[in-house]
Amino acid sequence: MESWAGHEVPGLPGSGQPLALFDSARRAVHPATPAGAATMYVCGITPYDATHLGHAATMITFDLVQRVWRDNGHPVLYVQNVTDIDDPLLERAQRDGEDWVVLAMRETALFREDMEALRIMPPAHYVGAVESIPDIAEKVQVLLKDGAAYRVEDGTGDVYFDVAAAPRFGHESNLSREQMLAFSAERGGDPERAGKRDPLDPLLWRGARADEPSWPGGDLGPGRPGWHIECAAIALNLLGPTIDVQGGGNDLLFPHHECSAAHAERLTGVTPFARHYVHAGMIGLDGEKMSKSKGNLVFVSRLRADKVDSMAVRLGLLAGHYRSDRSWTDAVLATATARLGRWRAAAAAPAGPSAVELLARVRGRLADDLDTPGVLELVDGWADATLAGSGTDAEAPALMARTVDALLGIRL
Ligand code: 5CA
Ligand code: ZN
Repeated sequence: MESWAGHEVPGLPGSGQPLALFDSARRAVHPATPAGAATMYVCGITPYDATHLGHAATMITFDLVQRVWRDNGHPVLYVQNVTDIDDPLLERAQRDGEDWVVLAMRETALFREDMEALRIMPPAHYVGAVESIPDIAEKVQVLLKDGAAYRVEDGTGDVYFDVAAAPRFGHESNLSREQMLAFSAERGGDPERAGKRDPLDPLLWRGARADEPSWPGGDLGPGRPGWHIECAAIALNLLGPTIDVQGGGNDLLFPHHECSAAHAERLTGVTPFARHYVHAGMIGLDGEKMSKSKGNLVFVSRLRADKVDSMAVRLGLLAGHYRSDRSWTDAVLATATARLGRWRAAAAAPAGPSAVELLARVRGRLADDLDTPGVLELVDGWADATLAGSGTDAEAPALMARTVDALLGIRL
């Protein structure tokens, strides 16, 4: 699938600092410093609606990871998926009397535009579930032959993964069985489904239903892929058995990332699937979780249509730490817009205090689990000093602008 257009990232003098990130499996901040090239897989959208600020915040988080790695001299191989076939997409298309393929194409196109506006560096591979079906089906067949998967004996053709075949199951999310069961029911699983060996067993292949699209699955029979095997297969295919970062929002901690890891580790025999499982916090609106049912989603495209500066949107999302669940409010946007104005004025000043130390300190804050609130405070301090007329370094405003462009993705 086509990715989106990138932009030039300015080079910076000196070198960055080694990145440490919070890993959900270890439940600690741990070095994320690959020996050479870095690999990252981020769970992308299910394109049945427009990109909202939660999606944007998660994409910005992993954009920062990529920027810091590149600043440290690592080539980055980044893969993101599009879940362009799944229940929510079919349900929305059915509700609106629309062709599900057209719906997915339209929302994916809008997502690309939003990513460009927010200056998010594109992945090297942007991959759809549909185009990956032959590869996914092949991996499900391997799991079946290997005894790690089974068919439910009710004539549906549905195939499930046997969590008993994954001795490490639970290591990524660190949850109790009760919590796992609750999240499974809440987040796309089917613990109540009859005929499963364990209520937590996740779907690998859904046998064809009369009113649903389906694809040939070889020995599996016609059907469509389950969700977790989609991401495991795409990541294994393009990045190999071990990746540096598996990323997404914290709604994916369980069951999605746990099950993807279980599938991948069973297929390759290699542990861990990801050296870091990194989860971004959920963005809500005015203190309430953003959700379709509440009708309180803030779409990136709506803000763009209202001529809100995308750099202010980005800066507003960076004002909170990536791991914290936080709210979008009018005040967040107003503060970000004012901050962007001050930074732009300071970047246009004839001189300021040296920005060499600012750059070093910004690198230090980002390397420490992406401490963007700390970074914003540092840049604010430099901008305030510059606007107050202190400092005589004529090179400083340009270096400050390059710093926030390259490391934060904020173009002044
Ligand atoms: N297609 C799957 C992942 S394979 C999916 O979760 N799609 S999604 O459209 O629901 O979400 C896309 C990405 O945005 C995921 O990484 C998800 O964890 C993240 N995300 C969804 N809602 C929010 C939110 N409110 N705040 C922050 N991130 C979010
Ligand atoms: Zn995923």
